[in-house]
Amino acid sequence: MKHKVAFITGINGQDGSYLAELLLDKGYEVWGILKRNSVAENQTARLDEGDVFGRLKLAYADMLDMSSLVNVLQKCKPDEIYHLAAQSHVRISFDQPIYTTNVVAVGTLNLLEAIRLTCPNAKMYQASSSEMFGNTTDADGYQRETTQMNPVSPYGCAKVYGYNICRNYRNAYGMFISNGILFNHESPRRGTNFVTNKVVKGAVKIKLGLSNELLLGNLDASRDWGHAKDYVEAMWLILQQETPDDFVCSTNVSHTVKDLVEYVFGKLDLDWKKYVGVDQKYLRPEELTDLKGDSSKLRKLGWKPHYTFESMLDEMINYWKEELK
Ligand code: NAP
Ligand code: G4F
Repeated sequence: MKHKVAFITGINGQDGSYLAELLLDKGYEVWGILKRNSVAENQTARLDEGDVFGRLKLAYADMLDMSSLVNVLQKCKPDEIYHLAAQSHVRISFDQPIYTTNVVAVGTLNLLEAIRLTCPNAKMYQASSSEMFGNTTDADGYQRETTQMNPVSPYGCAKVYGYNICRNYRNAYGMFISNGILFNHESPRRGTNFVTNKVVKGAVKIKLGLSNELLLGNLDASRDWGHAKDYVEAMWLILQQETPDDFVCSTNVSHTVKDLVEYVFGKLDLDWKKYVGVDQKYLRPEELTDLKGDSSKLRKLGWKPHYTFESMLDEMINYWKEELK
């Protein structure tokens, strides 16, 4: 039987690297695009970590360069497309609003047009985000597929455009395009300027005597944090359905940044109050204070998370202990 072909944008990102491993394990031929970096190793760092680099078909392309997307799609003729590339840091999207919008919003449109012209029958997964909801919740305090979207960052606004233009192409052209509305998900491969990995790495450094302070932003914000490995399973499952649709993916449990700090420092037998301070530069001009998802619709397809908040952080702590010792 012919193996399926998958194409991943953002393959060297946290999610892209885990997804590539998952799809290779399932027997897919996996293609991905790399964004050029002057340090060549940075382009494939996470693919080297998972030891899959040699099993992938990689090409240089950029979400801002539609011709590069057309070129690679013509070569790989994908059955499934996972669109994960983004400038994905919310606070940095306030520093670089136009770049973020170009990559996240216009970049998605570039990909849709490239698919429509070269492989309109391929299935596409769009990496939508809980950041799209902003501070709106339903009356029960949860966010779900039907919750109104009121984004509070340039990144969130651009993701709403991506979500809507995907639905538009689905309805207008009958293309198979599904949105996964994913809540925060983390892992040892998370960028160390996102709060979970920043806290874990910072606390382990303090434990090892390599640092004596950790400066953060808003400690009262809460997030629904899951593990990236569980969430890439959801991406795959969403594309195995007969019809395209939109799904929230979340653990349905939320914790504050302070809970996160207390847990990680506590695990390392450290009193966090002695080391953690607040630096205004990590606050956002407009903050999204609370996220808590309701993933009932996705769970009806058979998905559920395997990691808890605690087991995910334990894995990250062990990773940094090993890495920094
Ligand atoms: P990530 O680690 O930041 O990875 C993003 C990837 O996109 C990187 O490989 C990056 O390349 C690539 N990229 C950035 N700009 C590009 C461009 N102009 N052209 C081509 N590639 C480009 O993000 P992630 O955590 O894996 O998230 C994956 C997707 O899910 C993103 O779209 C994100 O917005 C969305 N999302 C994430 C979460 C979460 O909690 N992680 C939740 C909801 C939605 P380099 O490797 O060269 O930097
Ligand atoms: O880890 P964060 O930077 O993630 P954020 O902003 O929630 O965005 C992530 O999740 C989204 C899904 O909802 C994705 F779409 C997006 O791509 C990204 O993956 O911040 C989490 C919370 C925020 O409330 C932030 O204000 O932690 C707070 N925080 C407190 N101190 C901090 C810090 N965040 C960062 N990055 N750095 C701090 O020092």
